Amino acid sequence: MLTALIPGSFDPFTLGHLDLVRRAHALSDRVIVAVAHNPNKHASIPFDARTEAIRETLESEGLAQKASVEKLPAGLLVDGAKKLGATHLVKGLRNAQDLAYEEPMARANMDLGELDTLFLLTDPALAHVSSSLVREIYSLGGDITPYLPAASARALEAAHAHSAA
Ligand code: COD
Repeated sequence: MLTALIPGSFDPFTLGHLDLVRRAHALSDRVIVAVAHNPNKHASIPFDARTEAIRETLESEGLAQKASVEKLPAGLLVDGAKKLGATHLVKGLRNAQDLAYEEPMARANMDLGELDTLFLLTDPALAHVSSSLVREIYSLGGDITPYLPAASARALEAAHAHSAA
């Protein structure tokens, strides 16, 4: 049984992330979206709200039967992935910089735990989309709806309203 683990901060979960989940879903028996929680790093959306928005999105996209959302255990990614029962990792490649960043990590995950990484080339229409770009557009008052599933946009707006209160 092939269980793909897609790790990320997903702060916020974008349409690029959703495309990656959809395509991993078509290639695997099960997909785990593993959300990193770093208590020492300030996230723009709190962990529980980020996780819940992803869950809602998987549900509304009809992916929830095979795809679940989990907290990524602290420590090495390879150990967390194995704890969650993953057989391989799936990552998205938007450009050559992504490959340069991901390649040593994929090799290290092979060294550390013989865990393979499957790379999927990003849909060109979404290749410029990143969580940091969305956060910047939002902080400057721009429209983020072209980049986010509705539940993620609501989570970002709620987090901002809460922090502004
Ligand atoms: N289209 C398709 N895929 C995309 C898009 C897009 N537009 N945007 C992002 N993605 C992909 C990314 O390439 C990535 O694969 C995934 O979606 C998640 O993206 P982010 O930005 O949410 O995730 P990051 O970069 O913050 O990753 C957090 C991790 C914890 C996964 C990362 O830090 C990691 O892998 N750490 C490894 C820790 C470790 O074990 N180190 C030791 C040996 S490697």
